[in-house]
Amino acid sequence: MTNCVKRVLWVSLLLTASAAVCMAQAGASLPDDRLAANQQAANLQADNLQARDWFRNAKFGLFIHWGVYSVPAAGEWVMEVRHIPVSEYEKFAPQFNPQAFSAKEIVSLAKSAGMRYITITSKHHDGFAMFATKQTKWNIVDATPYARDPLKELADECHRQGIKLFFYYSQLDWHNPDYWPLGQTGHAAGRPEGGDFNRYLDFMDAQLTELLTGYGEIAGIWFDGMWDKPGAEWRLQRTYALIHKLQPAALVGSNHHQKPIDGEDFQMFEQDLPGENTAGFNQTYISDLPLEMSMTLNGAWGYNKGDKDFKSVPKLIKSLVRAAGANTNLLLNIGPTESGAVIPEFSQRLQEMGAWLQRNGETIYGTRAGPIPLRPWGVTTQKGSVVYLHILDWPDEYLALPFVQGVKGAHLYHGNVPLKLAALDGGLVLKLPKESRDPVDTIVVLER
Ligand code: H79
Repeated sequence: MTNCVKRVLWVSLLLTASAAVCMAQAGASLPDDRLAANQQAANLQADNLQARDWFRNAKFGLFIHWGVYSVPAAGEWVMEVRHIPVSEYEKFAPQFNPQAFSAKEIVSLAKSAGMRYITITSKHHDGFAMFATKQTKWNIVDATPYARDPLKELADECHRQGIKLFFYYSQLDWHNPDYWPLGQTGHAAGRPEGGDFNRYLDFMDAQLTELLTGYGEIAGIWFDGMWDKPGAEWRLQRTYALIHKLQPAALVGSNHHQKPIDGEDFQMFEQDLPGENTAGFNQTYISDLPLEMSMTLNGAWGYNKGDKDFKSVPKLIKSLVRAAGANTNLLLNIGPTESGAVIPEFSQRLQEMGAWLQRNGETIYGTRAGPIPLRPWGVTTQKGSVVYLHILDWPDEYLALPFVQGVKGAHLYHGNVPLKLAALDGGLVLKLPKESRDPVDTIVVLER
């Protein structure tokens, strides 16, 4: 290097350094609060978008409905369905002593099922907090002989085992007298006529603050119950901003059965795939946000000892695959008992799903909906240029497909067995010999 060149480099380094100092000084002259706000907005963007991406890739989560309603063991709506007044319902709390609860076992179960996250009820419509809240005595630490905080144990275990944790939070509250005026439900709870709804919302924000500051990193808040009073002033923007301020990457979603509202990070559907409406209250609008479908394993969310109508493993796997083919995560529910145990009908099915995912997870995790939309025979998923056909329900040897751009051939995912694929009048015909078909899901790779 000549001396002249060295001098030029040196000068330009100096210039760059002084420009940086100038810029820093200019920055410092911005009002502190504006700088902080800009920085916060930027972090929210980056951390939140990264969390959304993680969510889209995760595909499978465990929903846990667990509360004092596990004592009567007739589902989480028992208070409403049986018209039980608050004074009577409160008597379940002294009977709630879930000594068999093991955070370690539940997190291990979710992991062995191939689930990437857990969403648990921190408070359901009965208002009972499953955590150590200071906002009301109506909580598992103060009102039960158990006197422990299972959500803290679960959060710690999730962090230890590397699985994400969401908190379900019911905005509807049949217990808090400030949830007033009543909406469509809670009329048999025998509560005082009157209350201050803004004070209720302060209470809710205070509980959410506890959940987002006392339990380490939380993947998101899953709201439910707003549908009870759709026209009320819920102060959503204030609550959503509070959540994002406390944990910018926490994903906010709400089961309000409406189009997503500003501040929400994912859209959810209950017991239905996006676009379907067998439940009767699912809107058909599908946003660009990450999507999730919650589903019961039998017919109940909270433990219902009379419900033995458990879905079969093939049916559950097909639901997971269909969801993946519709860009949607499956949040599959279990309801632990009043002792905190998970009944074997749940755990066995979850483990079998995990075994299936061990063999086929590559065609599910991290994929996006493939080029052929949901069909009666199945779905397609896609990762990069690889397309997976998931043939879930097709009795014949030949399957007609729409044309897929760039397709050159096809083979079975398992064993690389080549399959015949012929072009026909702008479409495709795939031959599926009987021995290559799997009654649960025949996975075919389209070569491109
Ligand atoms: O937590 C589980 C359920 O307890 C809760 N969401 C799942 C995840 C849930 N509660 N109710 N629903 C779901 C269905 C809501 C039904 C409704 Fe209606 C139909 C709300 C408004 C119309 C019936 C009439 C119930 C309230 C008024």
